[in-house]
Amino acid sequence: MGPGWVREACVIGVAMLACAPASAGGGAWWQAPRVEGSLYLDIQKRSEPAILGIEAGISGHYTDSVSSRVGLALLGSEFDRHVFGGFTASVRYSPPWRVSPFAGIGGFFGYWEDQVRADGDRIDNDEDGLVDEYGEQKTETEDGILVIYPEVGLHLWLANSVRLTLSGRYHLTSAGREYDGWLTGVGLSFFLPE
Ligand SMILES: [Ca+2]
Ligand SMILES: [Ca+2]
Repeated sequence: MGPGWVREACVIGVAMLACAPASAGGGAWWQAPRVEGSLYLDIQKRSEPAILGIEAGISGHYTDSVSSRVGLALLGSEFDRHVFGGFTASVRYSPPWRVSPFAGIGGFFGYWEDQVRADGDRIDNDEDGLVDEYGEQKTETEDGILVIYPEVGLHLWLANSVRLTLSGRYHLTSAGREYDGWLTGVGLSFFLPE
């Protein structure tokens, strides 16, 4: 655990403390609609080196302030030109306001695939009727990647069932420290009728 992790943990702690007292009071007019689930689409990016992430999934509220998300995600990196596909999930704390800050922690686990030579294994890998023909290739699953991400952001309710989310995540990855860093993102959630 390096200093970066400690700094992110502090940011989340301060954000959650700031939100907690405010969420305890208040009138009904600013309260977000009471909802149980949503479909969401989220895009995150960063530069130097460029990393682009796209994910879609479902989310649900446990309480007015605590929600979780589970989705399928793609994470592409300019660093080694790999695209990882896998699962992402997170838990967030956010007061039930129409404009609402949030803090959370999540994870992503994915694999990437590569085309490798397969002209010497006595198998017709591409099923074209020719065994080990010149240039025959096969798809191989390569190493996986694990990402843990503390995140902070802002929810903006655009309508009773549509919410815009701006977020910043700090990716801590199993692929090496050169992958770590902030990804900023924007997302849309469409809430399901109760
Ligand atoms: Ca073949
Ligand atoms: Ca072959």
